[in-house]
Amino acid sequence: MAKRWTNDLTAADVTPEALFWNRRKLLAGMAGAGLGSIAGGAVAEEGLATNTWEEVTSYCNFYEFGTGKEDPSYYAGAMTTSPWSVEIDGLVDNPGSYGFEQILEAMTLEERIYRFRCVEAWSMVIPWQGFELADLLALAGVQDGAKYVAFETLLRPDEMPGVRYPVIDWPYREGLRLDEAMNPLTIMATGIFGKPLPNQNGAPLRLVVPWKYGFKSIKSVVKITLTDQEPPTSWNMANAREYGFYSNVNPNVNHPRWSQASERKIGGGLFAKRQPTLMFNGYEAEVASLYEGMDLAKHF
Ligand SMILES: Nc1nc2c(c(=O)[nH]1)N[C@H]1C(S)=C(S)[C@@H](COP(=O)(O)O)O[C@H]1N2
Ligand SMILES: [Mo]
Repeated sequence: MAKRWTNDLTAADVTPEALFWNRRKLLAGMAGAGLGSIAGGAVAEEGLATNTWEEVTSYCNFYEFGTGKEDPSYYAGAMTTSPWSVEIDGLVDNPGSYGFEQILEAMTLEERIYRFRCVEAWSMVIPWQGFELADLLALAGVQDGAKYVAFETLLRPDEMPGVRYPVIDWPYREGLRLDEAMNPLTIMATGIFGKPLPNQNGAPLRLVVPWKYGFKSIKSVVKITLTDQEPPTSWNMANAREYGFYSNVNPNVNHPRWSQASERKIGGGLFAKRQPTLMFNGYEAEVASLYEGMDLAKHF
């Protein structure tokens, strides 16, 4: 499928942790070797360095396996991810069950290095592998009346110890407006760091919407429904005052219980300073037009 978006973060931004910590030393050495302009860009822009495999896979939110950040890395291994299929239904020409292998065969995988910002104000930079959601929706054939896309996560209580607790109304549900879903930034991820997605990060297939707070990026998706109504979403159902349908990263609109103006990048070390949060998580040029004329304090 045609590429509609160019990544502003490149492989050069993927900085191994050792290099990240030694960047000054490295820069000094590179200058003499004439490699300064290549490596320099990557290491000097420290805000764009990716997090480590360890950080991305052991500090997770996947409440089906418990509410602790490390619970998913302990318990998600029990989730059976093969065979896997995604039911696509609602306002589509080709409703049905799409096998994961069948989806992979039809899609072109590419790498996307995205900033990832959680509503609790921590952030990471993650190299995802995946394909544009728009390409999957094209396969299903979106009908004219469709205005929203609803997603559901697997609900399998015997493999998911966390669903015993009514923290949210299971299955985990999320939704996007159709134009948000069709935006080329919106991907279905199948991997991180060039490897298949670990279970704790939402294997085998999860949504990634980089300009929205992390909870919109629903994991281990088994169902996608095209509708003409704004779909109910788990966090909005749990607490509508704190979690809106849109959940765009916005430093000017605070969560009712805390400021959203700054964030802490995971792994920055004990003395790492909080950094200012960017409008739409840094993707303003790509997505601001989707919300023209909307009061973002009201549609948070
Ligand atoms: N099914 C499901 N998807 C989910 C969650 C969850 O609890 N269950 N947590 C969300 C939240 S709050 C965040 S911040 C991200 C975390 O993604 P990561 O663990 O891969 O960093 O997943 C989101 N997707
Ligand atoms: Mo989150």
